[in-house]
Amino acid sequence: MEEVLPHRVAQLLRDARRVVIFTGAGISAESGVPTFRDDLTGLWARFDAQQLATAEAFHADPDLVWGWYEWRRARVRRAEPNSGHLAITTIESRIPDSTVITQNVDDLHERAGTPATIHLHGSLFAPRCMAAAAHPATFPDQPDGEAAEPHEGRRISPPRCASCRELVRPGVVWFGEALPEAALTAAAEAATACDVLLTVGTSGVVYPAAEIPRIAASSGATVIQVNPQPTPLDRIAAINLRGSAAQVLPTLVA
Ligand code: BV8
Repeated sequence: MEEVLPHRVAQLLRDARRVVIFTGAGISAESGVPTFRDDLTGLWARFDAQQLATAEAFHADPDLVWGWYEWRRARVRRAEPNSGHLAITTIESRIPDSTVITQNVDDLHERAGTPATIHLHGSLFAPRCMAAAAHPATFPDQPDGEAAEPHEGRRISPPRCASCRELVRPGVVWFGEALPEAALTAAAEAATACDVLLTVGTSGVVYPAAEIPRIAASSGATVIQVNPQPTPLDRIAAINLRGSAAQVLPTLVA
């Protein structure tokens, strides 16, 4: 594979009419937010994220799963968007018809200034009632205002819905659950219509989200991948930039 120079990719982006930026956990890694592939650390080390991110795990042990999500939410609240998130907002400012689609449940794209992020897998900041999504569900008031970083592995009882007393759950899409239809439809439409799709920091193995770059490629878009490691998306990417988001993305908007 020829070494493609970032300035050539930058030109591709400048010439693009419609750009989709598709991100995974890797875009937040340099903000200190662990990826899914990272081995869970500390007291979480004995668990597998893919096992914890399920309705079964929550039913079996709500305090453990809610504690894991509260630990992750506190980590995100203490994190800052990195230069990769900020470079994406520069791309958006230069190309009006650009769409950010993320698999992440953090709010770092929003905090970097991306105006409307499509969240395929929900958000850490949108708790909801197990029984009825329409019931108002909020995080319990933190005694100290800020979400103190619960120590790793701490079990925390989820709050109960004020309307029906059912358990409140994290507002994320668990394995085995359907993605929000409107988000998935909007993402697929953007991928079909774009002429460049930039995929950043995803292992590209979880479906149906992983279809998005493939839809773009099969619709004739140029797919550019930013990832320090090879992934199954290498095969459909016209250009593979081997590097980290915070290092590579700023060179594409210099
Ligand atoms: C569905 C939210 C059907 C939660 C996530 C059995 C039953 C049902 C379904 C299935 C089944 N078996 C398989 C499936 C399908 C399943 C699936 O795809 N499984 C895989 C494992 C094979 N999919 C589902 O279950 C989906 N639902 O199919 O429902 C259905 C339909 C109708 C009605 C009912 C049911 C739901 C999947 C969504 C799961 N939720 N997240 C939470 O966050 O807790 S998935 C989660 O993992 C992420 O959101 C992401 O999508 C996925 C992978 O994570 P990545 O973002 O890619 O990150 P990862 O850690 O994997 O990799 C990081 C990458 O970054 C690496 O490549 C690394 O090299 C790179 N990197 C690291 N550092 C940097 C970097 N890159 C750049 N810069 C750096 N600094």
